[in-house]
Amino acid sequence: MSKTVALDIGLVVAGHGRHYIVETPEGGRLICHPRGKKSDCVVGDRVRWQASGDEGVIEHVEPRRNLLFRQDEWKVKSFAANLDQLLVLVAADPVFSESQLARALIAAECAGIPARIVLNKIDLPSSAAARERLAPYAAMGVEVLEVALKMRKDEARALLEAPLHGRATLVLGPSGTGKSTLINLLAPDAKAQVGDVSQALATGRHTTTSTQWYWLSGERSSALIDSPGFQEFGLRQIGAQRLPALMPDLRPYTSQCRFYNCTHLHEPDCGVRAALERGEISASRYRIYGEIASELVARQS
Ligand SMILES: Nc1nc2c(ncn2[C@@H]2O[C@H](COP(=O)(O)OP(=O)(O)O)[C@@H](O)[C@H]2O)c(=O)[nH]1
Ligand SMILES: [Mg+2]
Ligand SMILES: [Zn+2]
Repeated sequence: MSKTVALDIGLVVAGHGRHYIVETPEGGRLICHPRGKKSDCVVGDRVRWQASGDEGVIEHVEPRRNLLFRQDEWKVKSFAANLDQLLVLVAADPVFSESQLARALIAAECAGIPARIVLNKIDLPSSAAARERLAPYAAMGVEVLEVALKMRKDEARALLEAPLHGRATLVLGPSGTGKSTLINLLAPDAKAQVGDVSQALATGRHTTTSTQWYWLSGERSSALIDSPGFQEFGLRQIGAQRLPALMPDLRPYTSQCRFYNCTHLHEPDCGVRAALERGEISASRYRIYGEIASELVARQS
């Protein structure tokens, strides 16, 4: 880092490969490049930068409050940093993967980020089945907000206003669930916010969709962060032993196991499996626990 130059602060609002869009405190946006080979900033980062012609050079990334990421077998993929909450968006149709939902919530719990679920398209008859699949999540204390983002706009806006107010909220969900509909409903100038700079980067040099930060009002205090969909959601950052502590419905029963290092998969006198048999833990949640635990154990051996 250069000697005594006073560096400007900025917020990373989009990233395309090694090109970032940084927003200044005044609200201007410019293209920035990290100094050197490493490109380790993500959307939501506060950075120190200095001008270099029309563009900027990122000299320093401020310490993060949190970072939501997934860790697949071969790569670590960051979603965003400095989040106030995660909103997992699912829909009555297409049918959502409960495993992906559970994984997103576990990653958030691990990163210390509060999470909510939004069920969209409740105008469709299939919403009854979706609601039923979400029952274990509501029972374990995750708030489930039900909306029809496109069919009942005013109702959706009213319901989401308070939970989103004053927060930076990352939206995750499979494609087709209504992420774009949500952004357009709550940030009507979304297109303008992406802006010429970001669009040029996105369509010019890099074709992949990228993470994008949207302010919900001119005051720039509430934001939605739209993230591209994903196929895999690895949780290899988590030790197998720690997994039950990150699942609020399993957690209370682990103290009832006979063995202190019980895996809750096959041991006798297991508190978790006893709770499963009594119906206090849902079969689907226990199945997902087993699925993730076996991935983590495979990693450790
Ligand atoms: N029936 C119904 N369809 C909706 C609703 N909200 C969004 N959709 C539709 O779902 C599809 C996917 O929405 P989109 O916002 O593009 O999803 P994304 O892929 O997550 O960005 C579009 O055809 C929307 O019109 C809703 O409340 N009810
Ligand atoms: Mg979309
Ligand atoms: Zn056990």
